[in-house]
Amino acid sequence: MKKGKFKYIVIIVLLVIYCAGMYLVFGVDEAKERKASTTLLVGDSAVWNYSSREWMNISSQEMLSSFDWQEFHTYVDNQYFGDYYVWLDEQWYLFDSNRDAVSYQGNLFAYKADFEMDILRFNTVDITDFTYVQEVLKNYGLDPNSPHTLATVSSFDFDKDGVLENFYVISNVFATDFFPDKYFSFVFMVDNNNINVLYEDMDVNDGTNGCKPNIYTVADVDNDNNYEIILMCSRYSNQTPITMLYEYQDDSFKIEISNQ
Ligand SMILES: [Ca+2]
Ligand SMILES: [Ca+2]
Repeated sequence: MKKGKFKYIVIIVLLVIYCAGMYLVFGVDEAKERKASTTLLVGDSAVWNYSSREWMNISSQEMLSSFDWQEFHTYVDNQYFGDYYVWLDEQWYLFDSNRDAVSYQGNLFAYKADFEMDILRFNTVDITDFTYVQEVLKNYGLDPNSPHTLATVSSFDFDKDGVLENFYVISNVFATDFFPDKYFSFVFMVDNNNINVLYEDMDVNDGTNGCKPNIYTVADVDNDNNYEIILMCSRYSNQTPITMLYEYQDDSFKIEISNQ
């Protein structure tokens, strides 16, 4: 074989390998992301639709009732509950294939998608070590030993590196046996001793303002292999909770969509 021709073949082979590599790195991911479309029912407070990489809040009665008698994969308190037909009347009701009502107790999360969603199960316990909580309260100019009405920690491997991250939720809203000048609510992740705040809210307390946060669902809602977090913040009395979807990008949490 002539030297010139050989060189030519090597260049073509290298080009083919390069193109195949680029497709595997970027093309497959893109094709997968483009395909991802889903509708999420987050308790009775939010219905979100995701398609063509855009999130949309569905709130009109007409749009909402279009989901009646559609089948969703349902989860209660982050455990798979079953595939049921849904029907909305102030709250979501579930029905089996015989159209018999199926009752549930707990936090409902339901989805319909063109992919199988990875929904993470996790445990939430009361905080026993307040070191990080005290650090956060101090950072916000609050008494590190402030009494609270809520202090929980949930542990799960959010970034899939084999090590658990801790998600702290601390709040003093709606106190009945003490009356703080300021109310506060914080949700933060501790990973490798680093504190990363998702939710922060503090203001003058009137006893009924602010909201009580909780980590509602952790799931890869857009099928990009990274988990998102749904945070629900319950307000006083029967006001609709504030519901937010967080994505973790470039070392920080960003709200992708909220029901507000
Ligand atoms: Ca981890
Ligand atoms: Ca994701």
